[in-house]
Amino acid sequence: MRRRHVLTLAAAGAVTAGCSTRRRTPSTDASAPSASAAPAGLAFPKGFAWGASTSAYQVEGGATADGRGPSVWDVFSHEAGRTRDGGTGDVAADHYHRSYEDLDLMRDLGLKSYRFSISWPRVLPTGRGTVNAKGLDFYHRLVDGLLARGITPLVTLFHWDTPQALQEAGGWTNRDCASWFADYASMVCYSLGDKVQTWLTLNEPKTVTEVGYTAGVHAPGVRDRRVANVAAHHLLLGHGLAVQAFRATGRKGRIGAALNLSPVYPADDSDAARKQAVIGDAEENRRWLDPVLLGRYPDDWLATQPADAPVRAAIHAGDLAVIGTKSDILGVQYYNPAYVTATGARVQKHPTSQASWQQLYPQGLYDLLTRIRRDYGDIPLTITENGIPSVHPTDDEDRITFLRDHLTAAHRAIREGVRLEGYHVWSLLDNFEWAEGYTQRWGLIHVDYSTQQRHRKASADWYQQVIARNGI
Ligand code: IFM
Repeated sequence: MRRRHVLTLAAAGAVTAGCSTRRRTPSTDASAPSASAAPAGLAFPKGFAWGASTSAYQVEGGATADGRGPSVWDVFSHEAGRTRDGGTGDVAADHYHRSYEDLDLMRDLGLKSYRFSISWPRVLPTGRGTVNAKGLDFYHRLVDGLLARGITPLVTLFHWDTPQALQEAGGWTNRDCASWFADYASMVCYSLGDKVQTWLTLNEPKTVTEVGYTAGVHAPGVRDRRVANVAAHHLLLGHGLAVQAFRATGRKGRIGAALNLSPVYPADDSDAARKQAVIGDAEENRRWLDPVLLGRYPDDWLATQPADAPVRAAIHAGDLAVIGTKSDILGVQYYNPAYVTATGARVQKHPTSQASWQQLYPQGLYDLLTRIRRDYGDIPLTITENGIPSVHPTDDEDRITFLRDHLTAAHRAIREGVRLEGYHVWSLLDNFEWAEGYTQRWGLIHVDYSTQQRHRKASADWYQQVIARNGI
């Protein structure tokens, strides 16, 4: 299987050599520049899922439309001082009312895959109980619209918008939240399951844990590392229960988690820095990958939890078997590496994007993908997020450079046998960037928030050509 993958790549590579970013159609005629006159192109495997991502709260708006209930983000973003510009997701990119326009934009880009999330409180306004049929219909129409345009839906079940009613019952610190999530997953997967082939359970549980429950900078604004680790365990338990609930629906398809992962490097050559990098790796990567893919927490991560840490009591017998229920796919989100000093401090080694946390290091994507295969086996992977914010409204050459460099790294990993089946740019549209409000623009498509007009950026034109050529 892997061999065939590599052979396809080699064959495809021969016909796309010599493409440049500004040409509109692949050059296959005899007068096309030869490989010696232009850098060789990199062709991706046949059927590669070129995509783009969004999430419900960041683009939909329609916060109270058609019976949607509030989420933790509705409450949090309305509190003074929580977002940089006072922004909320009330309107965002108004995708709830403009999905047909956005579907046409996706079709024009040539997208093969669209990764979006379901708003839990739109379909279950209080998180459980009665289904809001109008909310669920929106996703049926969206999926139908995608399929009609030849775009495959890739659906995330949880992208941070916990229903506020469940937060009032403890949210993810309440073990029951894992079961509420599985019930919701079961309902959605059954309802849309004749049209959707691939599901993602949780988006970035690490960010929820670290930014939502430890730093308190995201909803629900909790600042307690011990509580955060309990919430993290319940999120993972929710993932495992949702995988089981999906299988119990009898619907065909695949399911897995979408994890943000960062290769962790020692900041210098000292043994102490190397040791600290291993500890950092446990926190950044293995405490998420090991439970989901191996059904256990890493010993060295568990050893960092004191005997009286609440997470120890939160882990019940049998939980890890549930969490480790076989996944069919892993969503990989890569934005940045981490560098750790001999004292365990994090340092910056590369320039950042406008997002100060995002060191730019494309090689990290190659390191990450090949490491997952080496340590966790041959599970199919899809990149569910990768991108940068750009300060240039539409002439975003910096984004083109970023995408090209990361795709080159991904291609190298594929050549070496990694089963990478897709790539989703974060993001399709400019959108609500959580605590940063509307101060960062991550989209391929510019959104004028005063008129809701959409304009393609240079990166969208470039990506369209990449998709058309199936390569860079
Ligand atoms: O906008 C976020 C997204 O919701 C989750 N991953 C990172 C993106 C950029 O910060």
